Amino acid sequence: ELVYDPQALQAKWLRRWEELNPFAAVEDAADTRPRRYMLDMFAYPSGDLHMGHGEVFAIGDVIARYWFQKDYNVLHPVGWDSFGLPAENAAIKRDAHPAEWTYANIETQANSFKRYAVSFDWSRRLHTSDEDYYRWNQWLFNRFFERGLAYRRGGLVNWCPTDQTVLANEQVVAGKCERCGSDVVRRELTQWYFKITDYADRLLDDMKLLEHGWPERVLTMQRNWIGRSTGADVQFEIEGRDEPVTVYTTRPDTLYGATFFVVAADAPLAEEIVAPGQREALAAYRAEVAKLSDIERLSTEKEKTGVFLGVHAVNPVNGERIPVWAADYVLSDYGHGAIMAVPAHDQRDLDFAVKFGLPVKVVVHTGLADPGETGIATPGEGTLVNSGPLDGLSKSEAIARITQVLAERGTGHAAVNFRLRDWLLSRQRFWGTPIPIIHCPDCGEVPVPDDQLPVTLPDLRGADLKPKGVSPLAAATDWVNVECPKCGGAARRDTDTMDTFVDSSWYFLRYCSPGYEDGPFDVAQVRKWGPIDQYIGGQEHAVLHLLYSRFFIKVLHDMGMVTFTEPFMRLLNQGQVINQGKAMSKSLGNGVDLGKQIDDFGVDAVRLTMIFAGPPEDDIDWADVSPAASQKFLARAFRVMAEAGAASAPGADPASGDLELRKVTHRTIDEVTKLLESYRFNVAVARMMELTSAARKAIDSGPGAGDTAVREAAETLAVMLSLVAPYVAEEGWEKLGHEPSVAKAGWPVADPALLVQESVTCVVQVAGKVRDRLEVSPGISAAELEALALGSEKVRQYLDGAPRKVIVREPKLVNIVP
Ligand code: ANZ
Ligand code: ZN
Repeated sequence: ELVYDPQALQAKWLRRWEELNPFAAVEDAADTRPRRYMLDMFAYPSGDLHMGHGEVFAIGDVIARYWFQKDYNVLHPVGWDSFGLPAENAAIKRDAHPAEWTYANIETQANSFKRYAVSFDWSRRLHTSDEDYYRWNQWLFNRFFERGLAYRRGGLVNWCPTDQTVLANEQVVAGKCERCGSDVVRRELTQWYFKITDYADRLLDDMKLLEHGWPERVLTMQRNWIGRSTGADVQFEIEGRDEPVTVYTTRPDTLYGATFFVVAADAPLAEEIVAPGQREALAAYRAEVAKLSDIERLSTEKEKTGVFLGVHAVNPVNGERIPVWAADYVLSDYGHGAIMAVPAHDQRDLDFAVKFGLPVKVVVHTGLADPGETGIATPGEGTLVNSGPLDGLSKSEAIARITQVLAERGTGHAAVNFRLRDWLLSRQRFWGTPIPIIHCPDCGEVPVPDDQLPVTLPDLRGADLKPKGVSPLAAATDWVNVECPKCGGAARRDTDTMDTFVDSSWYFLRYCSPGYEDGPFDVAQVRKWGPIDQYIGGQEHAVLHLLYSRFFIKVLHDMGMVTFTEPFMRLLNQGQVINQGKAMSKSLGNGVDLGKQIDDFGVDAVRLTMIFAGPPEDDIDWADVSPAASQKFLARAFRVMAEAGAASAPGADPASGDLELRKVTHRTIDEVTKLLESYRFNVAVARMMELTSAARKAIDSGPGAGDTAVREAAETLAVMLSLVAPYVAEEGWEKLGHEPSVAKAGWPVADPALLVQESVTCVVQVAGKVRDRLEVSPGISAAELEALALGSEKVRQYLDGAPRKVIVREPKLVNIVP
């Protein structure tokens, strides 16, 4: 009967928990318990759960279950991020509809989540590909559109030639498609954008609210991604052009050192000002540049290229004529798409000057060797030279002075720029939310009225979904051709779908009122539950999902729909599960299957292994851990609970029990509580193991299984173990004579009287005579003990000023020589 059989426990309790439904959040307004909102980044339904899910949900569940034990009203919902390219690509491969593949995988994952015993409130389950979810994407799109925050424009966009769709800047990683790894190219297309740049300042400034709750690394990545840069706009006359051209510079102090001028090769300005003789050269050059990604263009490694445009610009401070070039290292969509080049103090300008034999003029004396000779630019601090009225000033003084001078003359002013670009949201793919816009030849872009939402996806079963560069929706002519909602004339639906990051930017709000039909969410419910107390997920979302969600919340805040300005107060990035020191991959053949691990060792042992492996932020190398050892420990813990349960009945007063064991139990409660609060879950598990050993010893060679302190230890163990090993904890709890569920048994409270440490007596001598005795902890340090001894009144009577010498033999002796 005392054999620990994980699979039998899983079969038994899975069914019972379905009936008990212990983890439903309580909506009752009369429930005044403190609320906590715990959220794990929702799963993408590609196949069954993998080891990474096993880790993140095990960690998230420790936190959620701890909160349940603390009797908070906990919201811990589950859902699926079920729109997106992988479903569509899988469907094309299998000749199936994306919905079939998606919903079949969701079912598989749902069953796996249940078996994995994650403490979800299943009644709030959502799938972003459901009509009653994505209709609210459309509703929100309409609100953004009304506010000018959703707009359509032409421009060069990132294009994945394999997936045949555009990508947001955030989805291009080192020049490659984030999904498939193909080299991304640039294409001229008219697309929908969200105006996230309007929120750049707030996205940056509000980060101070996250400084204590978010990993510094994520904050830094967001800061760099938003990339606020301060400097000045400066106007240069271009000979032969009426209007001056503005450049953005972070170094207006170097204005006297500008020796040439560069326009982005792909900017319209280059074509406009190019001299007739250089037109052909420019056209050829532009064709080359179109093939490059921004990353390649900005790389300092890349050999500089460019074309002289045959015209000159005039430096506004000294009237000097400088040649105008077109080059790829200047981007058309940053600043003003044109720069003043200062080769002495900017490395890319210097590389360009060296390549094309342009002059180098030092204007800041930095004490370093002449860049014109070394080929190394000197961007650092120094004193201004060769700069007329700026000579002798420091860099920052010169920046302030010249900015003021430019402003007075009306040829420039202080300026701020952001690296952040607007969020390109249209996708030329099928499996996503249709953009609710109708294009009318007379009325232009007309949003589908709210009461006609959702615009549902046409079925397209059996249609060719292969990416062709135009959305497959365009082929559904019955669906595409509609009447204009404004004038009733013939019009066409927009055939693009939304980036799936739209879906994930607000799903956590929908969980607060999942069936709500009057809006994306019930404002009152979100006020109650939001913002999220703890979010947990992978660090790959540092700038995508986490930035977009922050943007959405700010817009919703401005619309008066949410009261907070940040969605996630605390963020935990779990490490990765790797194997043999490397990320798991098919090609390496080092993949570990979560389902197989569970079959072999049981859910409890797998979860415990994930938690015990190390701090939650660290990677877990599966080759270094032992689910078999976890299973052995759980068997030991199970026997302690079962033996205690068989030998005594619940409700006995533990005060009569073995004092030594009671002290261990209460010290464990005290420490584990602190460890959980500080997210040191692995150490908390180590403490549970120690408690198990102490209880075992008390049973075998102490007062025996029937002692009330053994029961107290076993009950404590069951409650604590419920956070990491829910099945064995539940079974142990039942064996101890309690009703399920142990998950809500209540967190134990340490009795302070039992926390008092052992003490030893320390003798304090003055001039060889015993003058005091102190009760101190055995682990006291020499410094602490010395301070204690010198502070004793009894000792001080025999001292006249500072002693000559103090000899400390901690913890038992202090000898003072007066
Ligand atoms: C002159 C200069 C002198 C500059 C110097 C730097 C050092 P961040 O910090 O990223 O904002 N720049 C401006 N617009 C650009 C564009 N569209 N594409 C590529 N480069 C551009 O960098 C701003 C600096 O990058 C600007 O300051 C400009 O070069 C360049 F000693 O102007 B600087
Ligand atoms: Zn119309």
